[in-house]
Amino acid sequence: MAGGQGTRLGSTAPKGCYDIGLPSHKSLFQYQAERIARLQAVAEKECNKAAGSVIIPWYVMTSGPTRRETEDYFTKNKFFGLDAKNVIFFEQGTLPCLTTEGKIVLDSPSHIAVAPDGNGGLYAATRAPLSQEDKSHSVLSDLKKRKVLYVHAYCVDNCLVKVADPVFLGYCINKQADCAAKVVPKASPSESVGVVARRGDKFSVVEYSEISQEQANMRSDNNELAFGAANIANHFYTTSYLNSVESFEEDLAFHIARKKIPFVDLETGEFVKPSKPNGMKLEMFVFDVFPYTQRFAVLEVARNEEFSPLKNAPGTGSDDPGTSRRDLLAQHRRFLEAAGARVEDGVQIEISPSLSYSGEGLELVKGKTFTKSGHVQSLEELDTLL
Ligand code: UD2
Repeated sequence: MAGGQGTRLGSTAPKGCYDIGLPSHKSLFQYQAERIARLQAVAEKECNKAAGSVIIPWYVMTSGPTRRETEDYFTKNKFFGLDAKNVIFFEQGTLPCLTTEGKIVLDSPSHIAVAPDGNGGLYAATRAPLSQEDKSHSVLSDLKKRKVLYVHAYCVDNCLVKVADPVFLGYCINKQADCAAKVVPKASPSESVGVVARRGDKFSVVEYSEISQEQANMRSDNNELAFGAANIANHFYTTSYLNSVESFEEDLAFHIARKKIPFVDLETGEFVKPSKPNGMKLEMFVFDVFPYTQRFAVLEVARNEEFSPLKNAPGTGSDDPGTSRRDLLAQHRRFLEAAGARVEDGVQIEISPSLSYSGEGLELVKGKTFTKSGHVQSLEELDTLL
């Protein structure tokens, strides 16, 4: 899910292109591409398959404002070593912007003001034609053609995301789930994350913008947050469940976000950029399909291993490029220490996903002490940091 416009981040480029300032200066997209490549190689090795025979197709959802720049970025970077035919771009839809009275806003005398339809636009977008030439070719038809049974969907801005995580997929397949959410313990009542909750007998996620203060602060007998399973925009679906969404999509509600919406004043013909929220943007949320099945699974994971979202501009102090960089490098230090190495204080080693997806394959560092910082793509390069 890479259609968000990163307004809070203060960057005009698509978020996946963002450089969080690692020694390698790799972007979020590059990390995700290299994790896919590494996982393909690990799967081939585990299953004794020929090199290049395991393919994890990557479907990148963009929105109008992020589409062109995202595709150009991948082309310019030669898809980071992935085969371009296994990286499929698709575009979410838009919804009209409304005034606070619910009237449609015009941003020119002849054009309705629209905005991306939220990450819940994913479902309709998976049915939309992928190209003008072949109207029948969609994400869903592509999944069918490739005989893909399970899909992992994630938020582009999480530098720790385990793309196509075999542990998560295996857990959900084992539970025979139709869909699932990865969660971490919520950090505080006010953290800007949705929480897994039952609405009546239905499973759902209640977004931070829609939970009441009282519910957010509620605690269980053990004094933990009653609503403490924080949604990290990291989901599992069976392809068949994705295909079923169309049958109940009409029931899905829009969520309202009160925003500043530029408009044309029809009296004066003047284009107005409001200084405070003057209207409503409608959005669909990706997790709104969970209540339509009882076969919903939840997997709690460790925050420091799996969740460090990039939401805010540099220097904010939380969910910003600095915390993303800090958390990724801390994880790589843990990879080396778990493999039996010692890393001197102050030494920062960045381990390319091409060397290790989740800390595996580092046995040779056992007993070694690393004294120099750097970014490594291979075990040989690691030895230069001793
Ligand atoms: C999202 C989750 C929230 C929590 C938080 C964690 C939803 C609805 N909310 O909140 O529960 O997990 O992330 O960081 O998922 N996106 C699109 N198209 C859109 C809007 C968003 O693709 O029209 C993508 C966006 O690029 C990002 C993801 O969806 O990858 C989440 O969007 P966000 O960062 O605006 O969501 P946030 O942080 O409000």
